[in-house]
Amino acid sequence: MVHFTSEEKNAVTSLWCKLNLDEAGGETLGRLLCVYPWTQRFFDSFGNLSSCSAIMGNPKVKAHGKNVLTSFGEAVKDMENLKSTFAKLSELHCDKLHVDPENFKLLGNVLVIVMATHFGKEFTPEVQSAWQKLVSGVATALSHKYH
Ligand code: HNI
Repeated sequence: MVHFTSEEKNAVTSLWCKLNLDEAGGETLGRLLCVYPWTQRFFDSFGNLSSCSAIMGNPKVKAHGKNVLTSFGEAVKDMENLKSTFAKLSELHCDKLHVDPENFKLLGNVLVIVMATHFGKEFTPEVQSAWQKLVSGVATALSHKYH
């Protein structure tokens, strides 16, 4: 179980509420697919993923990225209960989607990079460390039901 101080919670929520999920979602999933191309194998129904620019412009990547970040928002709302929040999604990613849980860590780190590019100097080392804690907590929670 991950615990967050009130400073850490503030660091996370203050930036989250300024994030445009539409934009940041597509950017996060798009960068994942571009930087770690083997993650594309889960998205073969998404159409053209033949280059980074094709990926970044792909409307299905944008739409699904928004979905993923919207779901990530549940973590931001209730940071102390990540396991129960993501129990169902963990089952889905394991049993139905067969997503290797290593990919949750990659996505979390890509999200941190997207935050850094969006917020620049505002993304201080303290803010980053609160975010790293949250993304690794989410990755652990999503891996929890794997067997
Ligand atoms: Ni993920 C579907 C949330 C990481 C591959 N994923 C979903 C859905 C949500 C979701 C919500 C829609 C569920 C439904 O239809 O009921 N995914 C999340 C979250 C994270 C995450 C919160 C991490 C923070 N998913 C990943 C990663 C991969 C991934 C890292 C693969 C690299 N997810 C999928 C695939 C689907 C999916 C594949 C089904 C997509 C589709 O529409 O076919």
